[in-house]
Amino acid sequence: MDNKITDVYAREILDSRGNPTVEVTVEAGEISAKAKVPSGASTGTHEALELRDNDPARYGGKGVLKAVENVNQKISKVLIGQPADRLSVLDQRMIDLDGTANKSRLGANAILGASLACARAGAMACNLPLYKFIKDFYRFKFSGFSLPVPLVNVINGGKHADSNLDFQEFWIIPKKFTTIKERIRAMSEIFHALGKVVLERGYDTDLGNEGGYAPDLNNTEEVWQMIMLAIERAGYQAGEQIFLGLDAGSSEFFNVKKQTYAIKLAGQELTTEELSVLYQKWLAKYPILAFEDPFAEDEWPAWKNFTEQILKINKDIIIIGDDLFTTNVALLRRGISEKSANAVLIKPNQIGTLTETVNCIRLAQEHKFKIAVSHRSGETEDDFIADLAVATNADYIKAGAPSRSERVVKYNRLMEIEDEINETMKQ
Ligand code: 2PG
Ligand code: MG
Repeated sequence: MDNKITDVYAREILDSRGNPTVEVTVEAGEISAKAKVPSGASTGTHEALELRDNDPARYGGKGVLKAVENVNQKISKVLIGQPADRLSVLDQRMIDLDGTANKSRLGANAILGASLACARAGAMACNLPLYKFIKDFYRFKFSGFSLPVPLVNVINGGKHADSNLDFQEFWIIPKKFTTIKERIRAMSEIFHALGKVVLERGYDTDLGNEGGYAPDLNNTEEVWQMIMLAIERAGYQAGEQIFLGLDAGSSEFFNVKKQTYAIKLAGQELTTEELSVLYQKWLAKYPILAFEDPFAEDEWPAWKNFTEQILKINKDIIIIGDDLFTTNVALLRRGISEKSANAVLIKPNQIGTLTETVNCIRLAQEHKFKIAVSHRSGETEDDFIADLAVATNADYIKAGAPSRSERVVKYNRLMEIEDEINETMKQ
C-alpha cells in the first residue's frame, strides 16, 4: 500500500470546556486519520506554547485559527509526500520548520495535532493497532503488553473547579488488580459510593473539569475521610487494593516572593517546611501512594528534600513531577541527577511532538523513574493517550473520573486494548 502523505489539514473544534482547540486530519491515499489536541488550565511555565489568536472578538481571545492556518499553509508542506509511518522524520521536519525552543512560531497545538494524526495514519498504513505501531516504531524492548494503573481524580479542586479546595486533585488508585477491567470497575463503584457520601454530608455533587465531584468543604482533610468511607462502602480495602494520591497543583497557590503556599480554606500561608509536614501528616493517617507537584515548579531544593524524606518513610511512594518537568528531557535530566522526584507525568502537548514525548519516557525509564501518561483538564473525545500508555509500558495513566465522555473514552479504549491483547495471545 502506498503510504505517502497526500494531505494534511486542520479545523477549529471545541474541547470539553467549550474552548477552541485544534483537530488535524492526515491523509495518505485511502487512509484518513484524525487527532484532537487537549489543553491545560494549570499549565507549567516551561510548557511548549499553545498558540491562541488573542482576538478578543472571537471566543474571548481563545480562538486557534492561527494554529489551524499554520497546519494548512506551512506544516502540510513539510509533511505531504513523506511516508506516513516515519514518525521521527515527520516530527523532526516540523521541529525544524518551527525553529524555536518552545514551538512558539507554529504553536505546539498545531504541531502536536499533526504529529498524533501522523502516528494514527502510520499505524493504519502498517495495518497495526496504534499501541503496537508506536511500540514497534520506537523500538520499546519490553515483552508482552501490560495495562497501566489509573490515577483517578475523584475530587476536583484548584483550577479545575469553583469549589474552595486549594489542592487540585484527590485520587483513588486501584492498584492491586490484575486486569484493567477490574481496576475500572473498582474505580467506578468507589466513585458512585463517594457521590452518596458527599450528598449525605450535605454537600453537592456537581462535577469539576475532570469529572470528579467538586464540593465546597469545611476543611481539606474531609476529602480523605470521605474517600476512605467510600472505599469501605464499595467493599474494597484501602491500603490493600486501593491507594490514595494527590496532585497538589501547588504552583497555582505558591507566592514566589513570600515563598509561601496559600491554603485559603484553612486561612493559612504555609512555608515549604510546613507544607511538607502537612503532607507527612496525611501520609501517616491515610494510605497515600503518590504525590504530584507537591511543590511549585521552580522549587528544586524543596522537591529534593521532600523526595529524600518520603522515600525514607516508604520507598514505594511515587513523587511525580508535572509542572517541574513539563515532559521536557532537559528538565527531567536535572531531576534525575538531583533526585528531585522518582516519577514523571507525561503530557504530549507540554512538549509538542510524539517523538519528543517518547524520548522523555525513554529517559525516565532508563533511570527507573515511573511513568504516568496524562490527559489535560481541557480534553476531547480523542483516546490517543490510552494507546500511548500501553505502547510505552507506562506504569500509570491519569484520565480523570469515570463520569464525562472525554474521560471515559480513555478507559473504554483501555478495556478494548485489553480484549485485543488477550485475543492475540490466544492465537
Ligand atoms: C495536571 C493536569 C491534568 P491541567 O495538573 O496534572 O490533570 O491539569 O491540564 O489543567 O494542567
Ligand atoms: Mg498536575
